[in-house]
Amino acid sequence: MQSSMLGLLALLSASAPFANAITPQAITNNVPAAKSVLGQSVDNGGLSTEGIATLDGMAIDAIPEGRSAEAVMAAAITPASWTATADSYQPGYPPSNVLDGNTNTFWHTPFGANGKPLPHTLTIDMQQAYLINSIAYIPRQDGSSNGNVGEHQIQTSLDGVNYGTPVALGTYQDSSSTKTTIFEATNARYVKFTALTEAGNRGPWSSCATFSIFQTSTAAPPSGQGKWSPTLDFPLVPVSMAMEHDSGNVLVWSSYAASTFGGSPGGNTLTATYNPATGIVSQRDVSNTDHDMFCEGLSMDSTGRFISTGGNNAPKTSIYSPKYDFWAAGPQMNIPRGYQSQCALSNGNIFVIGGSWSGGSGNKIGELYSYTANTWTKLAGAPVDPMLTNDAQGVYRADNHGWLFGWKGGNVFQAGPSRNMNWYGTAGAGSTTPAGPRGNDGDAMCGNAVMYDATQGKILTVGGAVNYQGINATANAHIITINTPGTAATVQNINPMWYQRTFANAVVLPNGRVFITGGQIYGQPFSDATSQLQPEMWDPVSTTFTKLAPQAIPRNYHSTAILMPDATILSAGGGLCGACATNHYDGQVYSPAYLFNTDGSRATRPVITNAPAQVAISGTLTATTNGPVTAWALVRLGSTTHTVNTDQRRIPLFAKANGNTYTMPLPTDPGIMLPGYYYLFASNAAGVPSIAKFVWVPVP
Ligand SMILES: [Cu+2]
Repeated sequence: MQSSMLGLLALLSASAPFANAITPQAITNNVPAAKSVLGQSVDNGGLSTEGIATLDGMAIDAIPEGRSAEAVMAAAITPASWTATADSYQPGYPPSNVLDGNTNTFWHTPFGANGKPLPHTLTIDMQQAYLINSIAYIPRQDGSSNGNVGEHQIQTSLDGVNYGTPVALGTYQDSSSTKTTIFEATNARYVKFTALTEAGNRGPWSSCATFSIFQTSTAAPPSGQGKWSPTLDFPLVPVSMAMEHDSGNVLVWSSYAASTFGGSPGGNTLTATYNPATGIVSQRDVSNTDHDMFCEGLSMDSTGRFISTGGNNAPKTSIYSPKYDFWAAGPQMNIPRGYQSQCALSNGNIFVIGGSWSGGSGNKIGELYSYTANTWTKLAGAPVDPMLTNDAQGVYRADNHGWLFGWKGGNVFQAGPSRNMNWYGTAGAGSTTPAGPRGNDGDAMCGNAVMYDATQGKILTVGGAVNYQGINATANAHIITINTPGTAATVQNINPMWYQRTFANAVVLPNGRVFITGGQIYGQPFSDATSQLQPEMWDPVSTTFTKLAPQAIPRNYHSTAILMPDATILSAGGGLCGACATNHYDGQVYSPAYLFNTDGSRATRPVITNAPAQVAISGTLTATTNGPVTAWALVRLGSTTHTVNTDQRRIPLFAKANGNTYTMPLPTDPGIMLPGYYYLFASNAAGVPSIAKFVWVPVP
C-alpha cells in the first residue's frame, strides 16, 4: 500500500460526500451522531433481538430513521442574495420560502385537484458559479404530505438557459424526512429541480420547505478509465439488489424502513424496482410474506427466482418470482439466521450455512432447500466450525458472509472469508472436507470472491480484513483453482490491489476482467471515513490491477454492485443507519472503457440478432450477430448483498463461425454451468461487448 495515497484518500473521503454548505464562512459537515434514544425490540414471528449494541457500540434499536431537517439546516446557510423561481405557486406559498431558512414556510404549486399539472420546476439562482456536489430537499413539515416530490430530476446550468442532462434523477420516498442527493462535482450557478410525480399520487402538486445546495472543495474526479453516470435516487437505501431475468429490471430493498434497520416491528420490507429502459424507479412495501428481509441470505435459484432467507425475521424465507412480479412466503428454515451465505447447487437446490448475526449465535450448520419439495433440511454432517474466522467479536461475526460456490455433484466450495477453505457435500446428511489454506492470506471478512472462469474453476479473491470491523483491510489478491470436489484447491498469490478494501463489491465482466469498487481501508460500519473512491479493474491475463475513474459517492458497508445487461455496472447503497450522515439512497452506473472509442465517443456495439432463450448442459449454443465478433461468454446473473454474490460466474465460450452464425459447445457439467439465468454477450475485435440476451439453463 502506498502510504502517501492513504492520506490523500482520507482527505478525499472526508470532503467528497457532504461538502461544505455554501456560505460566507466555511461550515463543515456537522451532522450529529445518531441520537441515543433507546427503543424496545419487539419479538414478532422470529424477529431477531440478537446483535443489539454490537455495531460500533451503537444499540441497533437506538438508530432512528431519517436525517433530521435540523441537521441539514445547521449545515446550510443560504446567502440572502440567492433567488428561487418556480413554474407556478399558490399565493402565500412563493418559491422564495425555500430559501428563507425556515422549515415552517414552504413553496406550494396551486391548490386544488385541478391545479397546474405536473411536472413542476423549482430553480435556484446562486448569483455566481460554485463547484457543487449535492442538494438537500426538505419537504413541508406541517403534517400534510401534499406535494411531496416523488420522481424527480436535478439539472444544473451556468447561464440559466442551457441545462444539460440531469446530474441526478430517481424517486424519493413519500415522507417528510430530508432527502439528500449527491452527484458528480459540477460547476454551476443555477440548479433546476423538476418534480415529475407527487410521491403519493395525491394530486398535481409539488411543495418544498427548504432547498439547500452544497459545495465541495474537491475538484471533479481526476480522469481515469471508464465513466460514471448521473446519480440515480432510490426511495430507500439499496442494501440488496437482484437482477430480473425477464425484464432486466433491478429489484432493490432495505429493511422494514427506508434508512434504518434497528427496532424492526418485523413483517415487512421496503423494495423498489429500477427500470433501466425508462429510468423510472417504482416502489412497494412487501408485507404479505410477513418478513423483514434486512441482512438476509440471498441467491437466485435455477428458475430465476430470488430466495431470501432470514435476516431481521431470522427463521423466515421469501421467494420472489420475476415472472409474476410477486413475493411469496417460503418455508421457514430449521435454524434462524442473519448474515448467512447461500448458493445454488448443480442439482437446483440451495445450500445455506452460518448466520449468527440474527436468531442466536453459534452452531449454524448447513441446511438444504429442495426447490422441488419446497422444504428445508438440516445437514448434520455440514458443521459450520471449519469455516469460522477468528473474529475479535467471536462467532457472532465468525460465520458471516461465506464465499460459497456451487460446484460439481451438488458440492459447494467455500473459498473464504476464513483463511482455511473447505468443501461441503450436500448429499445425505451432508459432509465437509478441508481444501487447504488460501495461500498466505489471513481471514478476509467482507472481502470478495468472484468465479471469473468457471470452465477452468478459477476464482479471484480480493481484500477483506481479519475482523469484521475496527481494523485495517488488506489489498491481498489470490487466484484459486478448483477441480474435483474434496481435493485441495490450488492457490496463487498475485500482485495486490492498489488499495486496501473491505466492504467493497466485485463484479465479473463479459471479458473476464473483474471490476472492484468502493470499500474502506479501515472497516467501520456506518462510516464513510477512509473511503476508497477509486475503483480498480483486474485483468486475468496480466493478473494485475488498473485504477479507474473515481466515483463521487462512497460505497461502504451495505453497498452493492451488479452487472447490468448492457455490460455496465450499477453500484449503489451504503449506510442504513438512521439519522446518520452515511445513508446513500442512490446508485451510479459505471460504463467500462470497453464501451468507448479512444477519442471518448461511444463505441459501436455488436448486436446479437438471434439467440436461443434456453440451452441445455452438454448442448450447443447457436447465435447470430450483425457482424463479425471474436469472443463469447455466458455470465450468470443474480443477486447480491453485504459484498456476497454467489450467483455470478462467467463461462467463456469458444465458437465456430459460419458467416455471422456462431456455434458453441457448452460445458458438460451442471457444476460448471450452474442452472439458472445467464447473460449471453458477444464482443468484437475491439473488445466492445454487445447488449446481452438472456439465456435459461434448466436443471438437467
Ligand atoms: Cu447488514
